[in-house]
Amino acid sequence: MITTLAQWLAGQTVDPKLASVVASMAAASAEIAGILRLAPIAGQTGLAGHTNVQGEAQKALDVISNDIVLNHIGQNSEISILVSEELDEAVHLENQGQYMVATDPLDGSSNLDVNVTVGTIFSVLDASKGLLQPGTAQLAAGYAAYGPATSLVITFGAGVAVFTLDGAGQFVLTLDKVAVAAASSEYAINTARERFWDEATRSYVAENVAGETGPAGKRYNMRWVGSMVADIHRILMRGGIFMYPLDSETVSKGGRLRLLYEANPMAMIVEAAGGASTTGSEKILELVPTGIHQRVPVILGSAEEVARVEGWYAKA
Ligand code: AHM
Ligand code: MG
Repeated sequence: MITTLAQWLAGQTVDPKLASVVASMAAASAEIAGILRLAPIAGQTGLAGHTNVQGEAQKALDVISNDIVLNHIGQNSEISILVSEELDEAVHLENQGQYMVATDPLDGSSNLDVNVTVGTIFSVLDASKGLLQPGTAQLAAGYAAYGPATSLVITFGAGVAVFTLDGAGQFVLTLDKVAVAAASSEYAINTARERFWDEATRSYVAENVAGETGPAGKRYNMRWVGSMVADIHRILMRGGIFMYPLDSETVSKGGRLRLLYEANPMAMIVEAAGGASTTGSEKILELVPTGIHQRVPVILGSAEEVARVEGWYAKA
């Protein structure tokens, strides 16, 4: 017997209004998946200012995705605020709903033109508590990964469930109670940035590269999709660590990835699945944001690997 997302949501011990917010993001994701699947035929590329074969100006797919999210969210009276990577300011909707959504509607869009997995990431918070809440205040988090299959991953804090989009546009439960392996021998970091790395990152990666001949005592493999959603989904499914640490080039901005709609929801999901997350020296989920588009260092995944990185930061 299959379990649809709607059936699964109805069985959760959460406020049905909160469940409806997640359902709205799921509906937006299903629509985005449909657009992405046919985008090359429609002449839509990831690039802004592109003109299609009919000579019509095309909106970039991340703008289209943002419009889709805005449309679905605007139709849900439980949501009053939207924070999006695509919008400079928070949008205060006409609805007086209790919830706020922070989202990156289309993450990893540089991968679009090569048909590599991209995703939508979202976080749900209590709108009455203001825009700048720590990740511990998140009520739900999720992402959609648009890959060979469209996967939707959801947590309300306890447990993580994975749904797959079927041919009729419905999400079906395909994995419940996901657990991130505590140990792993796979790491994800953009190694082209090595010259900017700090000592802790350098030391951790050097141990992994040394493999069974070094102190780690086992051989490692490296994977970097360059789409956070794809890299995190791999880690959720088979363990590993994802790192976008603070480095000498990103230090002035605070990091590369965004706290509200990239780091926090992913940290909540990974921790709900038994993994760990850190900036290196602080807990991502405890950071009090100073701005809606704030950037932070992100290190998350298998608990033992994250602990090794934290060990190097503690020595620094
Ligand atoms: P984006 O929000 O502009 O798409 O940037 C975020 C992406 C993440 O998905 C990915 O982990 C990272 O940027 C890749 O960075 P890099 O270009 O250094 O490989
Ligand atoms: Mg992004």
